[in-house]
Amino acid sequence: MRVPAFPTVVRVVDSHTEGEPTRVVVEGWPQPVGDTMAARRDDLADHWDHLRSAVVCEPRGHDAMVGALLTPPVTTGAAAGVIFFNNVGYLGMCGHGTIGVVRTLEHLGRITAGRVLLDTPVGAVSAELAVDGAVTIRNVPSYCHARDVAVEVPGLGRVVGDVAYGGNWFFITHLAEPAVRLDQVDRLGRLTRDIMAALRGQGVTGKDGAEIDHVEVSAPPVRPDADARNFVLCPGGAYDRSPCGTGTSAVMAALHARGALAIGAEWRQESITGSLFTGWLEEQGADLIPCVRGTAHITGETDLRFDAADPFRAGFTAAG
Ligand code: PYC
Repeated sequence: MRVPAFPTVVRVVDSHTEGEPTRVVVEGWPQPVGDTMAARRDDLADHWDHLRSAVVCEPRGHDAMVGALLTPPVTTGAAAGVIFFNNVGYLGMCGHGTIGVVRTLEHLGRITAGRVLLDTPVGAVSAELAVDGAVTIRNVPSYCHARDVAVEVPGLGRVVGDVAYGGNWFFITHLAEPAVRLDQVDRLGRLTRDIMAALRGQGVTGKDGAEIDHVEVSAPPVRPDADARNFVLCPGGAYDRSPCGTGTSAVMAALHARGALAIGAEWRQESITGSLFTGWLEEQGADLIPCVRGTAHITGETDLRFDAADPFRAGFTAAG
């Protein structure tokens, strides 16, 4: 059996964006090859997937951790390329992660306040870093793919929701109960996993058969300055502690498709932890571009070590 290659040390900068962690790999991880970010993501998955789990999974990370590998850019004028990953695989885009990456680049002295362009596997994303540290991302084009899609969920019955794209694929629904509160995360996790299984079992997909890998429960807000509160189930079974940048984008696209959110109108999305993203939609030709603003804070800088004798050096997760 081929023994996977490990660097001795991988240097990371940790942050959280409105409660959701991002671990940016800044040194030590061999660069994936490819002329596009999608090709680099595929090379990473084919040759370095053990580093993905080693960096974000236990015992060095945990299931809610989102990783971001910095690469050289592929677009003229971009500051960096970014490949996002989690405990089970790779994300096309990641809104909270992009905000974390921007604050990390600032922390490293690689950028200052102003506009920054980042390449991701689903396209270039621009962001604006304000002097107070807030970051506004201009996401990839987003849209509502299908409205009022019904799935039969064992134990729950008929669940209706919208299928929308915001850089990742979402099924957005409302549940009569439980309430979207932190003391209900276990139940919300079970129910949304059942909804995800029903979507897969009943062949409900995004455009061109794309897998829906996030389920978002939308509920009335708790904060007086918010429009709605959400619970977002991520692909690896963890829930998003932030309001989810791609989820906020998908919700805004779905609301717009219903005539419930005008271009330029603010949408304040609260998370289950009570944190907030402020978003709005812009038009670019025929495309709908979601903008999402939030704040990230640096929480640590670490040298992760991979001792050859460590039986858990490739990490582990119960998420499979
Ligand atoms: O902020 O887009 C996001 C996100 C996706 C998964 C976790 N966070």
